[in-house]
Amino acid sequence: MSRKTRYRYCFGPWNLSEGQDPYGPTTRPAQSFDWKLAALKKLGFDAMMFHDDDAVPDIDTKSEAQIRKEARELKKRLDGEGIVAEMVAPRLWFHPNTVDGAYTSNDKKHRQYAIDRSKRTLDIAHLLGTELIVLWLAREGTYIREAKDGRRSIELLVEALDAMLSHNPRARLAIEPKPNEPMDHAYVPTIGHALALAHLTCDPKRVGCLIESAHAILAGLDPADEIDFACSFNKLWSVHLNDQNGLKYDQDRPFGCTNLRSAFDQVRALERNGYGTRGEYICFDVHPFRTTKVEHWTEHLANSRRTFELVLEKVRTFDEKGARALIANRDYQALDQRVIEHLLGK
Ligand code: GLO
Ligand code: MG
Repeated sequence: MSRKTRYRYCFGPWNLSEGQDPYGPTTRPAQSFDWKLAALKKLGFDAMMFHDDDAVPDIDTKSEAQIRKEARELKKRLDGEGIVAEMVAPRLWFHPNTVDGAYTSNDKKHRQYAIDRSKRTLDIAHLLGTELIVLWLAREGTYIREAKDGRRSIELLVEALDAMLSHNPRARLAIEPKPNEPMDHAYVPTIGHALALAHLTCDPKRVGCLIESAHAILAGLDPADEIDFACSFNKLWSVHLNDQNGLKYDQDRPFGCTNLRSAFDQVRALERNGYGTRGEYICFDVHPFRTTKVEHWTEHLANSRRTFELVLEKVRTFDEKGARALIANRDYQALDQRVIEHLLGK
């Protein structure tokens, strides 16, 4: 177990969201990118994650040259602030061309749009000093099973991944699985699916994954087991730590707020796998509650980090030797209680 990892923290501009939900409008006024970057600095975070159009707004209306110019300007800006760009993700779920999915759309022109836009994302990432691309395959799935050919969809996903891998031979693609929402069923719902898909591509070494706690829970899986599984393949290149109360809409709650024991198990799994020692960041994909007032707008991020650090302390002070003795005696009853009491400070 690596005991001395100094974790570095990250979030994205979308994590300072305005409170809109399907049933009502925003509850906080929109803020500029500058305001969000200043908030990130003030909170003492190290890095920011980006969608392609967080980095270059209105990306679809701009020329390649303009996109590159703006990416270079942003890089200068980030350097000036001492902030790293952790990754860039193509936002393939807003544009009309992605209504029926992006890489797996039934319309060839729309599939091409998705690939072209993804290549731009890779270019932006490179200019921002990162080769890590996150692929949350938001609309790659179906609302009704008969609408798409599942086997063909996998071929199309592989074609898209191959196009990206060839576009930049240094790019690394981290697939962020999620089983549902916005789709009824997504084609890549779990880490197992993501890593299996990697093996169909032209360069499996450069296709890995990102685990989001809430997405694993929505798939009925334990996020800590997903972490151990991905790390067994050396494929955990980023995490979106957060929390989720049961099987409902994706809640993106503060890390540890619903299930502290699961938070403990996730941090323990990260620690035992040396996560963070190869340049990986602890990213929080969390949102403020809709009720959050403007003056409390960044607290879900500060709280997630604080909880992570407090849970880390619990992981590092857990009596591992005592636990091993209980395991050797198959006394899981006592082990169970020991974990509970440790978390309760006894
Ligand atoms: C939604 C995802 C989303 C992604 C982000 C980066 O459920 O978690 O927030 O992480 O768009 O691609
Ligand atoms: Mg996420």
